[in-house]
Amino acid sequence: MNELDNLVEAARAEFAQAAAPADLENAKARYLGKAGRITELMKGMAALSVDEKKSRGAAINLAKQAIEGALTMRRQSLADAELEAQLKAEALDVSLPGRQRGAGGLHPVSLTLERIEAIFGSMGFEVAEGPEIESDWFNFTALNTPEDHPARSMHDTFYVEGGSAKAPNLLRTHTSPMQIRHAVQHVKHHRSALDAGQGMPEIRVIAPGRTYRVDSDATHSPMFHQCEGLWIGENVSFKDLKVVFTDFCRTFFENDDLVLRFRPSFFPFTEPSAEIDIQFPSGPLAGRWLEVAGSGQVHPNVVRNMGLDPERYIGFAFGMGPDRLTMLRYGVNDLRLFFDGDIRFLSQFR
Ligand code: 2NL
Repeated sequence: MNELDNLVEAARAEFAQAAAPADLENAKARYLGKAGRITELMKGMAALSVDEKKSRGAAINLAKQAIEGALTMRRQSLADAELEAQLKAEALDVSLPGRQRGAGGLHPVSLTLERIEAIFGSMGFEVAEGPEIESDWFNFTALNTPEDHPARSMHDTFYVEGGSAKAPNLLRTHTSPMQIRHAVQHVKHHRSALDAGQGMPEIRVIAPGRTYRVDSDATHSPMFHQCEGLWIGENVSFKDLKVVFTDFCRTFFENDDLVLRFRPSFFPFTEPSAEIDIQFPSGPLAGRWLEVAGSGQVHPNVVRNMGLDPERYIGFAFGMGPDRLTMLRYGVNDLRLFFDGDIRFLSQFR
C-alpha cells in the first residue's frame, strides 16, 4: 500500500472514530483544511517537473476525493444516528392507555339533600337557604325558646362575634331560623292583602343546610345537616303532616310498605309535638323503629313572630337529619365517614 492509500485509510479510521459532528469536522480539518495533510502534499509538489506534477497531482486528487467521499458518508451516518436518537427520545407510544381523569361525584349527603328537595318540590315546597351565622332572635327567641333553655348555653351552642352582649350571634343550631326569615318575607310581601282581610297564599317551604352544635362522637358531629319543613295556611292540620311526611318517607326510601309512627314529644316551637319513627317491613333494618324526624303544630307564639294572626293561621313544621337519612339509605354505620373526606369512601356514591 502506498503513502496516499495509507493516508486515505487513516482518514477513514479517524472519521469512523468521530462520535459527534464536531469531532468529525476537526478530523476533516486535519486532512482537507488549510494546514491539512492533503494541502501539504499539494504544496510539496512545487519542486516537481511538469510530468511528475501531472501524475502526482492526479494521485493526490484521487486520494482527496476518496477522503471527501468518506467524510460525506460519515457526516450522513452521524446525522442519521442523531435523527434516530431524537425520534427514539420523542417517541409516543400511542398504544398506552390514556391518563384517566377520575369522574367526580356529589357527596352522599348532597345526594340526599337533592332527593329531599326534589320530593318536597313535587309537593309544592319552595327551598329557602340563608346565613349560617344567626342572631339570637331568629335562632331562639322567635322560635319560642325560653331564656333559660339549655340549648342556649355555651355548652351546646357555638357563639361568635357580633350581636349584642346579652344576645350574641351564633352558628345556627337548626335551619328553622331560615324558615322564620322566609315566613317574615312572605308575610311582608302580602301585608296589604292581609291587612285588608284578603289573606295570603300558603307558606310551604323547606330549609336544608349546615347546622352546628357542641357535640362530637360516632353519631354526632359539631357540623351536621338539617332539613326543616314548614306549611302554614288557614286550614292546614296534623292530618296533612301525616300525609306529607308519610309520602316523603316512602318516596325517599323507595318503599311503599314503610310504616310510620307519630310519638308524642315536646319542642318549644310546636304544640302538640311528635317524634316521627319509621319501620321497614323487610330488609336489613326490618322491624326496628328508627327515629327520623321531630314535628308538630307550629306554636301560636311562633306564628305571631312570623307576623301572622295565630287565630287565623295554623300549620305544621318538622325537622330531620339528612346525615342520618343518608346513613339509613346506604347502610353507613359511622357519621364521621361523611366528614373525613376519604375518597375511597366518597367514590362509592358516584
Ligand atoms: C328535630 C326537631 C323540629 C321544628 C323542628 C319548626 C320550625 C318552625 C316553626 C316550628 Cl319555623 N317548628 N321546626 C318543629 C318540630 C321539630 O325538629 O328533632 N329535628 C331533627
